[in-house]
Amino acid sequence: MDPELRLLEQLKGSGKPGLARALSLLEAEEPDGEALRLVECAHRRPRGRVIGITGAPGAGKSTLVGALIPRLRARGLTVAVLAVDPSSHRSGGALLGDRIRLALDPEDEGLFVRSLAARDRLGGLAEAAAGGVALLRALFDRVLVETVGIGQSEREVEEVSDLVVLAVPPEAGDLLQFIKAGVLEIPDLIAVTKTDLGERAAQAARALEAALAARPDGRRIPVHRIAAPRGDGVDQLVEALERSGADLERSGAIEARRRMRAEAQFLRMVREAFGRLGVELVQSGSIDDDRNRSPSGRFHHVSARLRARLLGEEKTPPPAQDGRRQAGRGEGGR
Ligand SMILES: Nc1nc2c(ncn2[C@@H]2O[C@H](COP(=O)(O)OP(=O)(O)OP(=O)(O)O)[C@@H](O)[C@H]2O)c(=O)[nH]1
Ligand SMILES: [Mg+2]
Repeated sequence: MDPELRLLEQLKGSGKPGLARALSLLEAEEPDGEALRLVECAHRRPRGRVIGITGAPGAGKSTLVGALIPRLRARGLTVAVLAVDPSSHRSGGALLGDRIRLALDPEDEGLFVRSLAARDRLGGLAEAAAGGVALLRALFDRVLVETVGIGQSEREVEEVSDLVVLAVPPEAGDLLQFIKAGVLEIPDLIAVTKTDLGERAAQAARALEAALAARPDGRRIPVHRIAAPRGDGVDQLVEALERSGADLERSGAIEARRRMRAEAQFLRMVREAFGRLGVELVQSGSIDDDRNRSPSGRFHHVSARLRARLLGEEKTPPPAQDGRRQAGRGEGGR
């Protein structure tokens, strides 16, 4: 058997504990070599689709994820959930509400749920999540990635996703301004949540539709109305997601989208760790780069070289400041 395939088969055979171990190895400060090799194999064998769920804190993302899981499972699809916490300092609370945890069946081998706290590490959230998403995508039919969508983390979730759902609570006022101004990255689908709260949600949905229609790019973004705990609107949302995913695959657009997003993701990791100079060096072609690798594999490959280059070029190395690294983690990178 192809050794790469064997690695993946082994991982699959090791069940949830093995998968959890592999993900932990990836999350380590210096990711384990074998885990990185696994990511490369997985990257070349995407099996499932990645659906990013983003939105403001408390928008109802986890509740939506909890409602999607049984519906996707009922379609015979295996599901993995990766909940990414962009804040480094959250006090270890469960990211997926207890409500959802209760609804999960621990015996279900077709369902895997994992929280990931993106610590302050070289490459940031994108790098921490990227490898994990690649692994999960190789093993599961659908990978749901939940992250709080504020500014950068919203882009980051887009970079690892094939489809993006934006959860919007009824009270999200300034969102309209962002949409009108074209500031907001537009997702594939918007879910106005908590419609059981009445007229406010209906108003929000109508206002969103109007704001979207007025956008100059004219992309048609469906606005779904959901009350996930009651299940209202969730079947239609699943249907729309499945249809969009199938369309993307049929037309081949998914490949182009993945390539483009992987490139953006790689460059973001470089920028976060090494700033604009790092990006310039990579783009100038003067740093040995391996485009066949996954974004995180590529990042690991170039970051060793960038460090050597950037540090090596210093005539007199700056004194180490209170144990901080000299390269990478530049304060200007964030
Ligand atoms: N009434 C009502 N409440 C909802 C609905 N969906 C979610 N909620 C409530 O809104 C709160 C936030 O829901 P979550 O699903 O945890 O939201 P989240 O976006 O995952 O939150 P963070 O992960 O903390 O950003 C919880 O108290 C939910 O019970 C809904 O459809 N109707
Ligand atoms: Mg949540």
